[in-house]
Amino acid sequence: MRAALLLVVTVLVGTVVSVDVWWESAVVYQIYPRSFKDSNGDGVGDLNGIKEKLPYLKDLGVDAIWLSPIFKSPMRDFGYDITDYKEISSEYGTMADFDALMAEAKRIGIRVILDYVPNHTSPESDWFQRSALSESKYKDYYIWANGTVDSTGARSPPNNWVSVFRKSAWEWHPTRLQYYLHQFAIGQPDLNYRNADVRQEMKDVLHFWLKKGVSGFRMDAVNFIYEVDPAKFGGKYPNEAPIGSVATDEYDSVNHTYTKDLDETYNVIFDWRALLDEYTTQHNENKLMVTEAYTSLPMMMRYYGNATRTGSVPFNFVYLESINSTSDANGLKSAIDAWMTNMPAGKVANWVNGNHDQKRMATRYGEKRVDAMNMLALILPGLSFTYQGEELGMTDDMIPWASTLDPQACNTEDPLQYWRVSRDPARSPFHWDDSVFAGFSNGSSTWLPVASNYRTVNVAVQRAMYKSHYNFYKDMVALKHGPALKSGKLETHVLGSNVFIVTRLTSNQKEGIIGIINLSGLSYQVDITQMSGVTKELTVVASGVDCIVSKGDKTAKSDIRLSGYCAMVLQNAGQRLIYSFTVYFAIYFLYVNLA
Ligand SMILES: *[C@@H]1O[C@H](CO)[C@@H](O)[C@H](O)[C@H]1NC(C)=O
Ligand SMILES: *[C@@H]1O[C@H](CO)[C@@H](O)[C@H](O)[C@H]1NC(C)=O
Ligand SMILES: *[C@@H]1O[C@H](CO)[C@@H](O)[C@H](O)[C@H]1NC(C)=O
Ligand SMILES: *[C@@H]1O[C@H](CO)[C@@H](O)[C@H](O)[C@H]1NC(C)=O
Ligand SMILES: *[C@@H]1O[C@H](CO)[C@@H](O)[C@H](O)[C@H]1NC(C)=O
Ligand SMILES: *[C@@H]1O[C@H](CO)[C@@H](O)[C@H](O)[C@H]1NC(C)=O
Ligand SMILES: CC(=O)N[C@H]1CO[C@H](CO)[C@@H](O)[C@@H]1O
Repeated sequence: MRAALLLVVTVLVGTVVSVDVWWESAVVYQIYPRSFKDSNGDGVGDLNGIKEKLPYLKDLGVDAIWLSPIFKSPMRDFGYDITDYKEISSEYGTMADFDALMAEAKRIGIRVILDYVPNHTSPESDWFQRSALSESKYKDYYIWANGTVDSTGARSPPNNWVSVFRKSAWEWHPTRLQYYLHQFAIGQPDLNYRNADVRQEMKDVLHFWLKKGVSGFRMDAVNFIYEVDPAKFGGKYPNEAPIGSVATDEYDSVNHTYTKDLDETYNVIFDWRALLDEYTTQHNENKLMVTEAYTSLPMMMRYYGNATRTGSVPFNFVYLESINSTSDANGLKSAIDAWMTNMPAGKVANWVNGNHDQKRMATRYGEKRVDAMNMLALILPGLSFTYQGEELGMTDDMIPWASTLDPQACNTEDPLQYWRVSRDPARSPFHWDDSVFAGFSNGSSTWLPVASNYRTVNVAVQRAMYKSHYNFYKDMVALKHGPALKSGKLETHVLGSNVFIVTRLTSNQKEGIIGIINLSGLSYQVDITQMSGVTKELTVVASGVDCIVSKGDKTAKSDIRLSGYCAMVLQNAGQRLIYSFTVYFAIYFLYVNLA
């Protein structure tokens, strides 16, 4: 009876405790589906291509893949302009292909995260078409406003709001005879979140994909969801304050107090988090929710939630934006500390080196820092995000004006300056091998040109090398799944301006991990004798391409040979305790026998 009761209690407790918050120390790999793998030779990546490459991702060791948008779209902004949130873009495949990808990912143990683009739809969406016709249910699904007409009859937009892609954020609609708001491209009308039906529709989208078994969402540009309530301004949308020093058409020419970071945003985010939590028990996994908001640090931290509402994980763009190719050890430390000290207690940190909107990591930080930056993203506690190609140190190549497709670049209308804002180079096809089109496609052309260094920077070449960015990355991922990087205490140390050390020590000393980076090109000897919790002898467990030591080498705490640009990871020696036990036992044995 008692045993039975105990069993029941154990099972119950076990069930409650076993819900897997898998993402607390996970590696999430961002796939840009257009450029990952083309399975049908049309020059555009697709879902079957991703499915074909799942074994690569499994071997790399990542826990989850986040797919940039795969939904039906006219692709004016390459999928961030959605026509139907519940349909797959025909360029990428069918719903059956998606289901097959999900099934295979589940079978081999890789979770799937989808991109959720809540701020706007494509003007081709059914909602927008109906809204333009003022159909009663849909009339207020978008932000519509009258413009002004001057004495000459010339029409101008309702106010001075500027699009992120430059110029007025308002576009005249010839049927509705009103302007609609688009904070991004003209082909991206903003949804009106003050409309309860819109909020419900967007929740239905989350339910739809959760029922298909996805493990969470990356939520796009959430800080743009709300605009100021015109009811507070006599039914009009007020001008934003001009910032005199910036040219009129530029996004930064006005202060976005009425279109960005509004308080209402947080409630929607918390409501979505609660919706995801409805699936925790049923799917026996806690869903990941990560939000994209390029904003100030305090505004980012608010996304984590508070005592009454659970929030999301805000992407760590403070880290991404404050580090550059000349940052020294102090610069790295302060970028890390900024997040760790401002993050609310008990929350999960995250580390972002790049994404489809940024220059590639190797280009931004310098090719010599690829191992260092991959090491940091993976050795620090919490979630690590990898944008496809970072594991190889892929770089940005020049893409000529004639081949440029990114609306952000095309909108400059400037064949000399477009490259400053073009996101195309970071979106070029992934390099699988040194064959035509880098093994990305067997067709006759690719949607964006393949970068010219693909013959030397590719998966096949780096896999075959004893030391490569790929092999170092893979070793780091394996370490991340070990006890020290899951729960070891984080400490960072600056040795001079060029040497940066991260320790993750646990109560079980032999698990302790020490990461060391030399940011300069000169080689040098490091002595960390004074560091407590680090054993006298250490084993190299990951070694970057510029290190003279290799995996498996032993090194003394007092004499670590760090070559220029080397990023290496050491583990505390484990044998000491066993040795002392053996010696103790031998002495005891002798003593007992002699006595
Ligand atoms: C490209 O690969 C696909 C899928 O394997 C195949 O069906 C197609 O025939 C190939 N095309 C060419 C031009 O080799
Ligand atoms: C917009 O213009 C239309 C037509 O002139 C007018 O009926 C309507 O009241 C105006 N709406 C607002 C909010 O001013
Ligand atoms: C924008 O407005 C906010 C709130 O009024 C103010 O704190 C901030 O300094 C302004 N920024 C600029 C660049 O003028
Ligand atoms: C938490 O955030 C919500 C939504 O912004 C807010 O309504 C609530 O007052 C906050 N609670 C606390 C304890 O700060
Ligand atoms: C690079 O980052 C460091 C801080 O890490 C900063 O001091 C420096 O000004 C930055 N340099 C550039 C060119 O932005
Ligand atoms: C790495 O860079 C420093 C700075 O130049 C150089 O002096 C040193 O020799 C190298 N350091 C280490 C620790 O390897
Ligand atoms: C809020 C949002 O969806 N942000 C996205 C808004 O749209 C632009 C254009 O697609 C994207 O670039 C943003 O990421």
